[in-house]
Order: sequence, then C-alpha cells, then structure tokens
Amino acid sequence: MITTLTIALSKGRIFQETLPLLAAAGIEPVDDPETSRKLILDTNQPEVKLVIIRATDTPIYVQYGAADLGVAGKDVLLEHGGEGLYEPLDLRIARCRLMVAGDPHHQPRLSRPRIATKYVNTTRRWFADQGRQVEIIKLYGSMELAPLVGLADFIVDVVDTGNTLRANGLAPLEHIADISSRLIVNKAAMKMKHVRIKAIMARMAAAVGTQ
Ligand code: PRT
Ligand code: MG
Repeated sequence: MITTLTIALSKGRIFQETLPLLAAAGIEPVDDPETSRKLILDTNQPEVKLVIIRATDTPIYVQYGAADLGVAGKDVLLEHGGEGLYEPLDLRIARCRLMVAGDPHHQPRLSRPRIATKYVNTTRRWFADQGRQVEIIKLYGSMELAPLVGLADFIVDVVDTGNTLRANGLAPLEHIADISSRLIVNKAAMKMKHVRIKAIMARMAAAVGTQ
C-alpha cells in the first residue's frame, strides 16, 4: 500500500505561486482553496493531499510530520528556527525583503527604542548582534500602524513594493534579509518517502525560475 504524501501550503501568494511548480511535478489540486472551505484538498494524484494553513504555521506542520512537505517564506523560517526540517530548495517565489522601517524624521526614544513586529526572534537577534538595546513589542499584523500611533519607534516587517510603508509616511531603513519561499521537508519523511520526495524536488527544481 502506498502511503499519502501531504504538502502544506498557505492561501494567497504562496499557493498561487507554488501552483505552477506543483504542476511541473505532476500535482494539480482538485479544489481551489480561495473558494472551497475544505482544509484538506485532493489532487489529481490520489496519494497526494494538500493542507491549507496559515503561513506562520507551515514549518510547525512539517516539523511535527503532520505534513511531509511545505512551502514557507524565509521570514517565517528564520523566525521558526528550522528545527526538524530540511530546506532543500529555494523556489524563488513570493520574494520580498525583511526590513527595519519607520518615519525617517522621527526622534526615537533615547534609552530603548521600541520595535513592533511579528518577527520577535529575528528582530531580537538583529539588534543584539549589533549590541543595540531595544524593547520588542509582538504584534500579529498591521505593523505599519504602530509608529503612527506612538506604540513603537520602528517596525520590522517584510516589504515588497514599499507602497504600504509610503502610504503611511514610513520608509525602509535597514535591510535584514532578502526573502523568498523555500520548499521544506520533514526529516523523517525525507528518509521514509525518499523516492517520491526526491522526484518531486527534482521536477520542482527544474521548473524554478522558468515561470
Ligand atoms: O496574511 P496572514 O496573516 O495569514 O499571513 P502572512 O501575511 O504571513 O501570509 P501571506 O500569505 O500574506 O504571506 C506569505 C509570505 O509571502 C510571507 O511569509 C513572505 O515570505 C511573502 N511575502 C512576499 C510577503 C510580501 N511579499 C508582502 N508584501 N508577505 C507579506 N507582504 C505584506 C507586507 O508586509 C505589507 O504589509 O504585504 C504588504 C504590502 O507590501 P508592499 O511593500 O508591496 O506594499
Ligand atoms: Mg498577509
């Protein structure tokens, strides 16, 4: 009996941009997650399923083996730490930059500037490595609002076009990392389902950058 292979994806840009790469590997979802309420999607291959989850949860599902494979942004992987998973392939999709941003004219408080972010681990590391003392405030979204209402002096967030920052009178100030989405693989699954996973990886790798 052939066991199921489960692939974790988040809705939105990662799902959309992964679709052509999965198609290159011969995998096509039967349902559209944007319209379907199903959280487990069948594909054209009876033994391959997709699970649709929040972007920040993808490494957790793969780490614990609830999914064999997944696609996650490097921002999310840096924050998660990468325990229990391999990161064998840069898919070069959903690209952006992780930045410190703020109002360039704002005078930050002198003692410990406050940084609002959902990337608390990465942010702590970035400032600690430079010996800069900061207070980190964990938020779950709309980081751009924090400097506007005096909640924080700066934010750490991903930036693509910069339009959202600009629309709020903010600017990118420090570049922390270039970000793209990666294929991630559960360590045990890589051993147990080696042949199938290697075949998918090879076909996705050949399709990367050709879309
Ligand atoms: O939306 P949700 O809260 O469920 O989770 P999420 O925002 O983490 O997921 P999603 O699907 O929006 O993003 C998934 C991944 O896409 C992220 O982890 C990044 O690796 C990557 N990515 C690429 C981005 C962007 N580009 C991006 N622009 N993720 C978020 N954004 C945000 C950005 O923070 C800003 O607020 O989109 C907004 C618009 O960006 P600008 O600079 O083009 O204006
Ligand atoms: Mg989002």
